[in-house]
Amino acid sequence: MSPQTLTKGPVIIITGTPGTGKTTHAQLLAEESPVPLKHINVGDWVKEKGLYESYDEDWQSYTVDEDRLLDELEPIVSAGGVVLDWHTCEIFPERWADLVVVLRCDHSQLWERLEKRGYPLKKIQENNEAEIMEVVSDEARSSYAPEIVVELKSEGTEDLEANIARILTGDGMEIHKNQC
Ligand code: DAT
Repeated sequence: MSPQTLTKGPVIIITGTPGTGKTTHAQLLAEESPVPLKHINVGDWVKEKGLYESYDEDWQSYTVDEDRLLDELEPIVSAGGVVLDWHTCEIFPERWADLVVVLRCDHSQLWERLEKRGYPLKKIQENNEAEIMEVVSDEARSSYAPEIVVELKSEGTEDLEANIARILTGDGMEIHKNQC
């Protein structure tokens, strides 16, 4: 970790298949962190700021304008003290991240969460398969140094609390060198 990162607050990416608990974790982390952390729900940002090229009704999903998204995020991330919450992480430059948390969830529980969210069946199936195939986990591991990537189970509130405590104390993580 560079000396600069130590003074400006960490940049934490929370990623995982939709429904694994990214937003729930990111909100709690921002609330409980002793250093200010700005939570950015990237999916909501894309919608609010119109950072997309198109919207697919059938899949209820946006094709993101990645260049514009990165341009918008760059100054915020450069200032530090940010939690980026998104289902993908490979588009973010490697230099941005101090810690990449990949949330994992049992696929039948994930199915129920996505059903409750009202996703179309094919979207539930696609996400369920992605979780089983470890798509986001592989993506995180191929995009960032292994020592900053951590995979955490997110199946119950006890996991949520333990995960936040672990991120904040940096137990077994490179991030403990930071101010989080
Ligand atoms: P994501 O942001 O990854 O799409 P979310 O934070 O919106 O996921 O969570 C989806 C639903 O699952 C929501 O109703 C909260 C619940 N949930 C997520 N993680 C959980 C956990 N560790 N324990 C209990 N419920 C959880």
